[in-house]
Amino acid sequence: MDGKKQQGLRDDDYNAGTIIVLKGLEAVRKRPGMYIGSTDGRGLHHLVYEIVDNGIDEVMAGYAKNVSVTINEDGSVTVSDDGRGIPVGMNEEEGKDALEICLTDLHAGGKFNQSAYKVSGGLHGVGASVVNALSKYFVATVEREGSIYRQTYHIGIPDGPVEVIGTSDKTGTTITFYPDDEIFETTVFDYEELQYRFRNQAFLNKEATIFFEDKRVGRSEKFHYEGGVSEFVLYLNRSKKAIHDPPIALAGERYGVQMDIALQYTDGYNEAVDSFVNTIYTPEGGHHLTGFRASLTKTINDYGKVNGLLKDTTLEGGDVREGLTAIISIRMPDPQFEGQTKTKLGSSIAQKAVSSLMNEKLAEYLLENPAVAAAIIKKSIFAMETRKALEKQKRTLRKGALESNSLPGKLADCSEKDPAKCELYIVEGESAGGSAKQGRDRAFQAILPLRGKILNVEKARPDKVLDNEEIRNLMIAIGGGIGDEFDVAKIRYHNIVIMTDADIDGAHIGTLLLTLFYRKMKPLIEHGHIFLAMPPLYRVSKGKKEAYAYNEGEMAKALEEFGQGANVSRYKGLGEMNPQQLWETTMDPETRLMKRVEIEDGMLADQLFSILMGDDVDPRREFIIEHAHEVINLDV
Ligand code: 0RA
Repeated sequence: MDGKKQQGLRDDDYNAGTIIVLKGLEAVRKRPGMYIGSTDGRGLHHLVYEIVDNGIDEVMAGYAKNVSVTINEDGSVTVSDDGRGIPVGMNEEEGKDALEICLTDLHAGGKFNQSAYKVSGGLHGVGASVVNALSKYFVATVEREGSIYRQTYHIGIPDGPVEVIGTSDKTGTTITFYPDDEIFETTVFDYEELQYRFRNQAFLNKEATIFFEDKRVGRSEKFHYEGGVSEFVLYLNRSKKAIHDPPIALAGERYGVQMDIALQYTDGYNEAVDSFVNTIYTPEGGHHLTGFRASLTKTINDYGKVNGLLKDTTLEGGDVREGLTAIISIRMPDPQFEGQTKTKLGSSIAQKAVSSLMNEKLAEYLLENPAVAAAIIKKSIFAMETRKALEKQKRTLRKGALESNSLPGKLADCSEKDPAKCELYIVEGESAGGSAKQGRDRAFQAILPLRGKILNVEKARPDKVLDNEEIRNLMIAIGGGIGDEFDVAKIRYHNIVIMTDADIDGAHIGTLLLTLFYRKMKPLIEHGHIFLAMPPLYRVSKGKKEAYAYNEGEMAKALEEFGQGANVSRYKGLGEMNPQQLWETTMDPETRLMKRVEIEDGMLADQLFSILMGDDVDPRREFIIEHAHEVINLDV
C-alpha cells in the first residue's frame, strides 16, 4: 500500500483489525470483477444496486417504506432510505464504530443484520463496503437515536472518525458515492438501466416506494405498485391482448417459503414466465419454476378431465403455457443458487412449497371461475392441435430434405465441413447476395440471400411459421431444427452473420431475423453464434488514397489525415460496394467489424420483441429507427 492509499489513518489506528480491513479493501480494488462482476457499465450500475438492495432489505424487514435514488449533477449517486439506520456507536471488540465496521469490513454485513429474506448479501450481494472501496469519495449519513451521524471515506478509507453533525427525530441511512474513474471504464450512469431495475423491484415489493431522480437532466419518477406481482403481469402484458382479466393471483406460505404468484393468459403464442427469489431474478429457473410448471400442467389437466372439457387427451406443459405471462416471486431464508450464472434456485423445498400452494389454490380458482377455466382449456387444446400439426409438418419436411439430401437452392455453401470453422452470411437482397457470393472466401463462408422480408414469427401461429419459404431455407441451411427441439449441436455454422443495409428496411429485416432466432432458435443466441455484420458507413478518398470509416469519428480522422480536397461518400446499401470492397470491409475476418448478439436480460428481451413485433410492424418503424442500436443489440 502506498502512502496515498493510507490517507486518513493515524498511527494508533494501525492495529490488527485495521490491517485486515485494508487487506480486504486492497483485494476489492485489485480484483473488482470478483466482487461486482466487471468494471464496465454493468459493474458500475451494480454499485447502485448494492446500496439500493440494502434499503430494500429494510423495507422487506418492515422497517422502511421509502427508498430514494438520485443521480446528482456531478455524476455521483445518492441513495436514501427511512429504515432503522446503520448501527452507530463504539464496538468494544473491534475498537471501532459499528458504522465504520459496516462500511469497511467486507464480512461485517451479516454480523449486524440478521433479516431473514435478504436481497443484499445474497446472490451478488457484496455489501456497501465494496461500493465504498470502489468509490473515490463516499459519504454515509445516519439518522438514529435522535442524532445525525456522518463519516466520509476515500477509496474505502475513513477520512476520520464518525461525527455527530446534528439532531433528528427520524431514522434512516443516506449514502452518496462517486465511483472511482481509475477503476471503472465508464462512470456515467444510464437512466433507463436504473429505471428498469427500480420498476421491477417496486413490483416485487409492493410495500416499497422508490423515488428516482436524475438531476443531470431534471427527470424524476416514482415507483409504487399496490398490486404487486399482479400489476407486474399487467405491465408485462401491456402490448398484448389478455383472454381474462384480472390476472390470477395466488399467494401463501408453505414450509417457510412465502409465495406471490400471478398469471394471465394472452391470445399470443409466447411463454413469458419469470421467477424471482428474495426479489433476485432467476433467469435459469430452478425448483420454484419446476414446481410451478408441474402443478400448472397437472391442475389444468385434472380440471379439464373432471369437467368433461378434455376427453382422451392430455395437455403437455408447452400447451398450457402458450400465451402465458406469469411472475413467480418467492421469499425464503438462505436460498441456494446454482447453474452457470448462479441464477438457478437449488433449494428443493421451493418446489414442494410452490406445487403445494398451486395444487390447492389454482384448482380452487378454476372451480370458482369456470368461464376463465374454459377459456384456458380451449386455448390449450388449440395449442396442442397446432403443436401436433407442426410436428407432422416437421416430419414431412425432414423426410423430404433427408431423402433428397438437399440444401436450399439459393444457398451458396462453403467447402469446409467442420461447423466450428464455417460461417453463414444471411444477406438482404439478391444483388448484395450476388456480390457476397463473389467476394467471399468460399472455403469457409456460405451465403444465403434473402428475398424481401421474412415472416414476423412474433405474430404468426406456430404451425404457420414453416409455411414461409425463407424461414424453411434458413432452418435447413442452419441445420439445428426449429422450436422446442432445436438442437444447437447439429448446427452447420458456428458464425451466423446477419448482413443488411444500414437503412430502415435493413434494420427491419435484421429485427425480423433476430425475432426468429430469439423465439424459435434461442440457443443460437445463448451460445453466441449470432453476429451482425458492420459494413462501413463512409468511404473517404483523395486521388488514389481511400479509407473506410465505420463511424463519424473515424470519418473525421480520415478527413484530417487526407487533408484538403478529400471526398466523403456515405454508403447507403451493401449494393454500393463491389465484391472486392464487400470482402475487404465487411467479410474479411482480418479487417471486418462484427457485433455478437447477446441477451443481457431475457425478461427485457421478451418485452422488447413483444412490443416491437407484436402489433402491426409499420407503426413501429419510427421506434425501430430511433432505437435501432438497442434493438439490434438486445441490451437496452
Ligand atoms: C445492520 C444492522 C441494522 C441495520 C442495518 C445494518 C442497515 C443497513 C443499511 C444500509 C442501507 N440502509 C440500511 N439500513 C439499515 C439493524 C440495526 C438495528 O437493529 O437497529
